[in-house]
Amino acid sequence: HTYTKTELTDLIVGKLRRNFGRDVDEATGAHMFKACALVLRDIMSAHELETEDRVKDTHARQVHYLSLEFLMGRSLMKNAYNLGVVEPLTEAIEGLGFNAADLFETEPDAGLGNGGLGRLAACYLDSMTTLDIPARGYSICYELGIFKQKIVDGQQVELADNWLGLGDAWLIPKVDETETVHFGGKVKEQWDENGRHRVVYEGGTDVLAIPKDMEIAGYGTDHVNVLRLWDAKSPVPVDMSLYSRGEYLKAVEQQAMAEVIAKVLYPDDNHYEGKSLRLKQQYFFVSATAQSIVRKHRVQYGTLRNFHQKHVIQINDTHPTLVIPELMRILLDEEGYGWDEAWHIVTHTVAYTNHTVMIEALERWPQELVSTLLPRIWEIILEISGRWQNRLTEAFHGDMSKVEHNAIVWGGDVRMANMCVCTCFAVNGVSALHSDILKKDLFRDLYQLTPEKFQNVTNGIDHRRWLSECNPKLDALIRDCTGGDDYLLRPDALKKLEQFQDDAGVLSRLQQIKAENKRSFAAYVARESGILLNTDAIFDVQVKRLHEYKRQLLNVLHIIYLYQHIKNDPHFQFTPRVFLFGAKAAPGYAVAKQIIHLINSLAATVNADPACKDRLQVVFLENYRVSLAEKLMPASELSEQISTAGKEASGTGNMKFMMNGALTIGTLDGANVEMHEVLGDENIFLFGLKAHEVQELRHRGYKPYEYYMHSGDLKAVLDQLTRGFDDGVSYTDITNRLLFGAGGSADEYLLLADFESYRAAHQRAGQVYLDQRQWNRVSLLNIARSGIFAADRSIRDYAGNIWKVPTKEL
Ligand code: DL6
Repeated sequence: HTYTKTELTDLIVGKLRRNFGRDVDEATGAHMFKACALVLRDIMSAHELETEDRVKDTHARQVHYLSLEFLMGRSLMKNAYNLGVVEPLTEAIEGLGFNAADLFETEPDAGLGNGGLGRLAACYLDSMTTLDIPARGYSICYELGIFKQKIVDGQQVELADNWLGLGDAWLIPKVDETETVHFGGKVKEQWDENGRHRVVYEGGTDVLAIPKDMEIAGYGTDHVNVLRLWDAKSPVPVDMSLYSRGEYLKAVEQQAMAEVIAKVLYPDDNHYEGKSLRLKQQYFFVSATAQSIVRKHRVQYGTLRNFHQKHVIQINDTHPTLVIPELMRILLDEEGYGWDEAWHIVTHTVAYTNHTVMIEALERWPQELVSTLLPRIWEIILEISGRWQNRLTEAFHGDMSKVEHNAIVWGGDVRMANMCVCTCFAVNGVSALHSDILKKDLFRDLYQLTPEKFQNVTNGIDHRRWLSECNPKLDALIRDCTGGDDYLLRPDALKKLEQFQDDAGVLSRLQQIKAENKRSFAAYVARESGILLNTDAIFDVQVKRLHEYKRQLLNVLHIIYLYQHIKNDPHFQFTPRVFLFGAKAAPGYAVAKQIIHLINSLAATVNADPACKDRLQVVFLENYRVSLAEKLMPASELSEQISTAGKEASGTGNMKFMMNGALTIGTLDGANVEMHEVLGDENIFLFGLKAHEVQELRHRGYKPYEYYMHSGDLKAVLDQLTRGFDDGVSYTDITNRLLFGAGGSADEYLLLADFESYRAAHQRAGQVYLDQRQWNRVSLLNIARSGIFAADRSIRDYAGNIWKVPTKEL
């Protein structure tokens, strides 16, 4: 059934009346948004029930995607798009006297994630559904998502992101599917009258996990999956015995303790913080999830013997690792299985994706914390760890350094990544290079022990959202060139664009589209901030979380270099640029915050200097998020992917830029390597040390001071950092970190070693830009060859190689 404008209008009006007691003329934008969401929800709900029945009837194998983060962004446009009702919905909204574009803009982003890891999970939900895979996502229903960023006096200020006011329009509470999660107390073993062993708890607290389901529509299918977000509630609203004694605050304490679990997303990206509340969040969501999967399985099959045949649990980084001992607990304590059979089921159910090799991001939970908070889980972890250690000792012939390195419990810590590799039937990295590094470095010994577990699945993005939906003009060009919308379900069809690489008409249309997108973005920035972007200059963009390894600072050093040459060298040749930054820094990451301050100090100086007029502009975009990225990608021309080689597991922003026709300046890191493979040297601006050269240089002994001494340019740039800019703030700390190190090693991410090569790559990019026809040709080739970075391809890889579930044939 496809819906007409009239049908949708009637449905919306009905919702306004029944759910909000409003006629259209009394409805606010918020009412209208909610009414539209409810109408689409009804359509999806009907499909969801059919999907569930189908899955049950066919006894299909199901995928459960566990992730502490799903960075969903907005859903109204997305759902309308996937349900094929964008046009009639837009007309219905306008017909009711509302501006549709404004209405779409009122939706808050569901910011339940930090960056790439969470956005990847969101893109994968779309593809799993589009490919008709019976799948569910599971996470926490955070009351507060990733903080909103304000820039005040050049510095980041964090505001609470209270998204649920409108955002909960998409959530369906399923109170009858509530699970109970137990924390703390003491474990007691008992034998019942039949001599059966039982585990009971003395003391501790229960927390209720209440599912709030978000329906996920696929594109071109009636298949609907669900993202299940667990909310936390206390089973006892108030302690009446305390209440009756007048201790009101104490009486509600337990409720507050329970509810704090779902209060806020931890805002650290690629960084582990050993906070006990975070461990509670992890156990809370995996326990509720495991119980709910097991409960449904029992109802359908009456036994758990075939559990691993019917379910695969994919764990997104190590954050959901506790699902391993939790499933063991359920099988042992609640279902009465022996260790070996339980272990067989669990090890054939769970698969692990690693998303980082950054040492500071690897989770090691203090055993103190685990054993007090989760006493039974701790016993099970100890048993897993002991058996594993025996196996390691045997396999490595008593080489204790290897045993120690790969142990699960060691030195008072529980190492989550080792528990994952020990238990999971598959372990994958997220780009070819990253998966290689896992085998050669991070999990070297374990790769030797079980090579068959290790795989690669290169990341991908939802190209319907990140191209077709957010860049309608480019979408129209692609349809015209490739003969329709085939590419939406067959991203490889983008290849057909290659035929037009010398077609002057197509190239000039591509150029025009980029120019129009730049102007729309500039208009948006002007409205939001009053800043006027120079749309004649290259839009050169670095947007991602702020992290030293991502090297926003290298970009800054180069801009300072350009600025100094514009000021001091009347013959300086250079193609005008607007440098755009967008980045949130983890609130506790002082250096990252300092770099944001630096970008703003530099921007203020450059933008106020008449010498830079029409040549150089620097802008920090506040509050970078999914919905801002959707406006920015179509307007971008040069994509900065400049991490130290070996550090960025994959990157996914790089793919979004490429699909929107931006050219990449980047290192051979993460998925850039695979981009280079399909593009060739001519169609990407590569620079810098390769991953193995980084290791060799470190091994030889890296001395950043020598670069400073031998390069006049670098010296001038770093000296300027020390002097600071017009606002009088000095960045001596940063200079010192680069030259001498502070705590850590000097210039840990090799900015100075890569500077000259980066500068030269920028010069090449500027040169090509002067030849617009050549630039457009390269841009077209980037789009044409981006099909392999569609999430549909990644999901087909997971489905075929790891999950062993069928996907829709096209
Ligand atoms: O795989 C998604 C994304 C990659 O594209 C990024 O390169 C990588 O940095 C990110 N990893 C993390 C690790 N988080 N933790 N812990 O966010 O994953």
